Amino acid sequence: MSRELRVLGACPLDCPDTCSWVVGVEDGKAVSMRGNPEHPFTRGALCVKVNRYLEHTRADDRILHPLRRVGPKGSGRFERITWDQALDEIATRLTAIIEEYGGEAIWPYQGTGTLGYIQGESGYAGRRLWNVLGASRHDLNICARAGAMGLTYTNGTSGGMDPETFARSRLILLWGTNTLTSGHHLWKFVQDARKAGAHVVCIDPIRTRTADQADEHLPIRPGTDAALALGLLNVVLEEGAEDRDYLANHTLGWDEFQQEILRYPPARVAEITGLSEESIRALGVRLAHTRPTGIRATMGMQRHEGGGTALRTIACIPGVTGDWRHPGGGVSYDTSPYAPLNVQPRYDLLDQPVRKLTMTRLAEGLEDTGNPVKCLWVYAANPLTSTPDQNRIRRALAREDLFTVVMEQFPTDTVDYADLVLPATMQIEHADLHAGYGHLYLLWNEPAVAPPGECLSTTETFRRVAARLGLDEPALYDSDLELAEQLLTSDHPSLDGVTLDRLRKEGWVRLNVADPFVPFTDGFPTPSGKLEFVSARAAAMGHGRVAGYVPSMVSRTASRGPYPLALITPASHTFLNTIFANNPELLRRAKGPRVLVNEADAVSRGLVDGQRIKVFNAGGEFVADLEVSDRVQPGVIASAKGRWSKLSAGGTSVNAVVEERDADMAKGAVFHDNLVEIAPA
Ligand SMILES: Nc1nc2c(c(=O)[nH]1)N[C@H]1C(S)=C(S)[C@@H](COP(=O)(O)OP(=O)(O)OC[C@H]3O[C@@H](n4cnc5c(=O)[nH]c(N)nc54)[C@H](O)[C@@H]3O)O[C@H]1N2
Ligand SMILES: Nc1nc2c(c(=O)[nH]1)N[C@H]1C(S)=C(S)[C@@H](COP(=O)(O)OP(=O)(O)OC[C@H]3O[C@@H](n4cnc5c(=O)[nH]c(N)nc54)[C@H](O)[C@@H]3O)O[C@H]1N2
Ligand code: SF4
Ligand SMILES: [Mo]
Repeated sequence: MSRELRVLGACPLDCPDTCSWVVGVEDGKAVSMRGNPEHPFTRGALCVKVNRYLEHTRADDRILHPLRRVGPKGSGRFERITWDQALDEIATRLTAIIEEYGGEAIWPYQGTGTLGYIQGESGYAGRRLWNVLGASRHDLNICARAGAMGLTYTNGTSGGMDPETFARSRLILLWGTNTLTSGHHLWKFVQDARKAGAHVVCIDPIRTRTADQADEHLPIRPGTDAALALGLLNVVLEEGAEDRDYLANHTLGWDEFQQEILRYPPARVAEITGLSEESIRALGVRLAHTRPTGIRATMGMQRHEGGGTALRTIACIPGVTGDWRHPGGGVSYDTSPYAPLNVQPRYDLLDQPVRKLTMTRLAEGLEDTGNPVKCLWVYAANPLTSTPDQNRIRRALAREDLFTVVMEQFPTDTVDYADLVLPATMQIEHADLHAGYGHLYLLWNEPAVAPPGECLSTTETFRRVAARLGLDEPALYDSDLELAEQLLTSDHPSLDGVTLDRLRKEGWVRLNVADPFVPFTDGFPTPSGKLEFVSARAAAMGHGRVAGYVPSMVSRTASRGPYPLALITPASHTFLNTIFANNPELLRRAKGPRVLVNEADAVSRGLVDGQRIKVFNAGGEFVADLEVSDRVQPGVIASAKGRWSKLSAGGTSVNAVVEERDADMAKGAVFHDNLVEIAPA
């Protein structure tokens, strides 16, 4: 007889798939975790990373108690203290900082460690406390914002296709996305489409594992995607295949956009993108005559100087082809705008407006002496590893006058610079509410086991901090279940019939939207109500009025000087950002840090396969093993994100050479748009 209890939960990680999982619990201990076979998107499978989640919750290096620094900043030397001592020190230091410098001297640096609406960034956990204290606002723009903004100029939202409808597409473009690594559950729907005859094209400078599985791979020059979009539309026009009725009734600015398209004939686009004219023409002809065409374009291509514009212009394609008429047609980037949860960060609790500090610009923010940051409060983030310009961040974190608190599960690179470390729960130990950014379901995560050691959830930690500060605002003390009820309290039709009771019983619920879900059937949420090829809002923000092409830094730099190689730092197959990059088995599978280099670039430098090299530019360097590979074109090299610096030879990782520059929109980071050189280590 099994005494095993099944507890339904959800994967909290920053991944579009937000899987539904089932935890088996025996005698208060989690003994198994499986993908929920009943969930239509999870379909019973987790992934190579989260298959080790339970093991990770019990890892030897898990932080279980509050810690106080005893060595110099960066040394990672701590002593164990009690929660009482930690809360006292927090209350004393915060009160002093606020008195002397004002609340804005606090930077609540929240990352994407969990996407929960209660514990995580989707619900702005902690925001109410920060507002009562008058802390600076934190602009969590590191991941997807540039592309989201670009899409919003065209469509009025970053929301697009229901990814499940890719099963109905007859042409699928996997564009700047590594599906089999960064959100593999979509693949089942791609396969369903293929069985029905769909053609699958992967557009990526790297021949990824996704490219290997596609029918066709176009190894585009980084940051030239908008030019390709215009070139494909040029062929659609040549073929006379534009949907004139759709253009006339559902779009704005067709005449001007058509002029822009005509400036990009395939021959010119071949020169810009490095693709052959024939391959551009062939795909253009396919696009012209295949309905529905579904475009999956995720975050990869917007990590460039022209990245926002790339998504803006790609979003114009279905306006020309009329693909939004059909399930399986259109563009898919993000589904989170469809979850109308009633997030209440309570900005009304602020006494006065406060500044906004930008996640991607941590180094700059900490270097500012005018209105200095005196407390950096890091939660669900590992900025020393994940954020651009690592060496500058490291110097800034070493500032003795900076009071740094890190709420963490593991002793990350960032933890080494903390004054205080607060032990954080993991997903099986706390409650949360989730919505995917790659599907249309809400999920409830029921805690399965008690937290180990003295770990506390984010919400509980902030409740205790508020109490220690003697704050009497009742909204600071709402329980997790009260927060869940508030999130679900909405008149929005998509939440019709969705209750907390039901979620807790069933684990997940599909949003109350049509199935198949076809967006924009009632118009676009733009100022004109139409798909906007021309956008007054874009113009007002200093972008072109007409959607077009803005090159990336690496593609506009004609003479590349001392740093001639373009570096791409994409998702790792075995880590999730920096999470799991301390797991011994996943580290073993990932092999040492590697950098893919085309044979031509290796040979011209006298470098050989397997050699340990340094990748460097003016900002810094990191060490990796060279892998000679035809997966990258000459002039382009690639090394995955996620590695902890302290676990890497040389003590740095990829973001040592990623500059703190902005993408064209929303100050997005340019993780795939940097110039470097390589040499023996
Ligand atoms: N296993 C795993 N899964 C993850 C993550 C992870 O770290 N590991 N990270 C998660 C997170 S935080 C996010 S935001 C998503 C990101 O998932 P993706 O959107 O897939 O993002 P990236 O891996 O940055 O880039 C995807 C692909 O874009 C390509 N690319 C780079 N530049 C260009 C370009 O200019 N044009 C084109 N066409 N392609 C380009 C890269 O070579 C890469 O193969 O994945 C999530 N899923
Ligand atoms: N070079 C390069 N760098 C990149 C990218 C890239 O493509 N290339 N991608 C960027 C992208 S897309 C993203 S989203 C960012 C992510 O950057 P971050 O938001 O900094 O995410 P992580 O580095 O994964 O760090 C998350 C931390 O949160 C902790 N954590 C997880 N759950 C919880 C919790 O419930 N409570 C608390 N207190 N902590 C928790 C984990 O242990 C982990 O250390 O990285 C960016 N960095
Ligand atoms: S990381 Fe993504 S694929 Fe893996 S379990 Fe979580 S949601 Fe699913
Ligand atoms: Mo991300």
